[in-house]
Amino acid sequence: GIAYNWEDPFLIDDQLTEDERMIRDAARAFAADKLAPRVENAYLNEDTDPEIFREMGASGLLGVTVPEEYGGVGASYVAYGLVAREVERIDSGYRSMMSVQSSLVMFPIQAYGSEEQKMKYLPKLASGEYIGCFGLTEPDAGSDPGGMKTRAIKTDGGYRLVGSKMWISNAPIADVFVVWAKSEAHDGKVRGFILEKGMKGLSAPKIGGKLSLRASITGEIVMDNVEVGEDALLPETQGMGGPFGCLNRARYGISWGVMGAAEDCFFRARQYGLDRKQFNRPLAATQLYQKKLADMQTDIAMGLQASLRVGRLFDEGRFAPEMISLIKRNNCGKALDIARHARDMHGGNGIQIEYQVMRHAANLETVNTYEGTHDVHALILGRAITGIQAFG
Ligand code: TGC
Ligand code: FAD
Repeated sequence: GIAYNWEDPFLIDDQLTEDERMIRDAARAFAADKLAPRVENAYLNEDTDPEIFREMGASGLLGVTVPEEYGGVGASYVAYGLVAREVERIDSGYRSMMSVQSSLVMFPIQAYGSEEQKMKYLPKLASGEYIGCFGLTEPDAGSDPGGMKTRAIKTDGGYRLVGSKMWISNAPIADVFVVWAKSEAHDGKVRGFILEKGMKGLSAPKIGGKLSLRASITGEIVMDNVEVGEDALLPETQGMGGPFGCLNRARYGISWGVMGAAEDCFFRARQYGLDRKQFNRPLAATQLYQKKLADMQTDIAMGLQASLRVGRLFDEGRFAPEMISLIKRNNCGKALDIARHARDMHGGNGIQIEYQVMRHAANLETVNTYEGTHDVHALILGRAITGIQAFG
């Protein structure tokens, strides 16, 4: 046997390649240097510094899986997951900024775009010079995005877009908008369009009043007859498979990311329990405290191992979307649970910003909801298990 490593019970580190470990370490250093010092003020003041995109770009954290010829890193999906875990160790909002840019903006341009679109947008998105957002959800179409009302109406040289999107990460500071609309010229099928800041009729007002994910700015996208050319259409995708292809990547990354937030809560709860004495002994000397730590560690170890397995299958081209639903749902639910317990274990201090755990718990409420709610992923799995669709 070997000595048990409580910080890495299943020796995940051993299962990574040299390159993956290097990318992971670079992301960890970036997160500690650039993100950790900012997060408390960003969260308290609901202040998203757009400079973070440039800094992430300079450190190679945007478009990790995008080929190098387009400015990406050309690394594995496992490497992308490891970056998400390190960034979300600091804050789920920072990971959101990164994953929207990488999986929801760069990926569709890379996978469904023309060569001109790739050359025009990808290098600047990779460097963070451009900030991207992804508009799928609408005020009346959340879990059921196929019910969207946004329309693309054919014009002489292109399309006119009419509609609005809701709850869009990065939108108020975005330069590039990947939006999904039903196109009358394509039998009402959903098509993707690339819009740019400053287009006539396009606006992206901020949504205020969020009690979760406050370090990541969220907005609407209003399209009041936005005229675009044929060159704004993503040529290589039709139907809901387009946006879902992007969501597969983002959801997979989230499954790693939330384990980073959960690890931060677990490590903090452990240290707090060792330091804090009540009834003349450390809290960590009590059976209840130890049981909570054991439960946290178990869920984190299983969650990370599952994400690594799905990441390897992803890199081999052998993943099924349901695998991603399984890990997105499980890891988000467990992380939320872990963060709530960590908050409780910190007593009164647990509600203070400087102890970090309540910020994680509040953030994870969003992460458990976006990219398919916990229950919607249960229904996706339920359909695969029974052959019966329960949501439609
Ligand atoms: P359904 O009938 O199942 O499928 C319609 C078409 O889509 C295809 N498809 C997929 N393709 C690839 N990957 C997947 N995961 C796919 N799921 C479905 C399917 O094959 C079919 O293709 P075709 O060619 O036969 O038409 O779809 P449905 O409309 O009944 O959908 C049901 C359901 C519940 C699965 C789906 O609507 C769903 O997943 N809802 C959740 C919505 C969601 O996740 N929204 C996310 C918005 S983006 C976001 O939250 C970003 S936050 C990011 C951040 O800040 O980090
Ligand atoms: P609803 O779909 O109205 O769901 C409400 C409740 O009903 C949930 O509990 C749900 O599980 C349940 N429910 C729904 N349908 C069923 C059913 N058939 N059976 C049983 N229960 C059901 N979207 C984007 O497109 N781009 C973004 O960048 C983006 N960023 C976001 C950032 C934040 C901070 C937030 C909060 C959301 C973001 N979203 C984004 C939107 C997100 O994806 C949606 O909020 C999510 O898909 C849920 O949709 P909804 O809010 O309309 O909830």
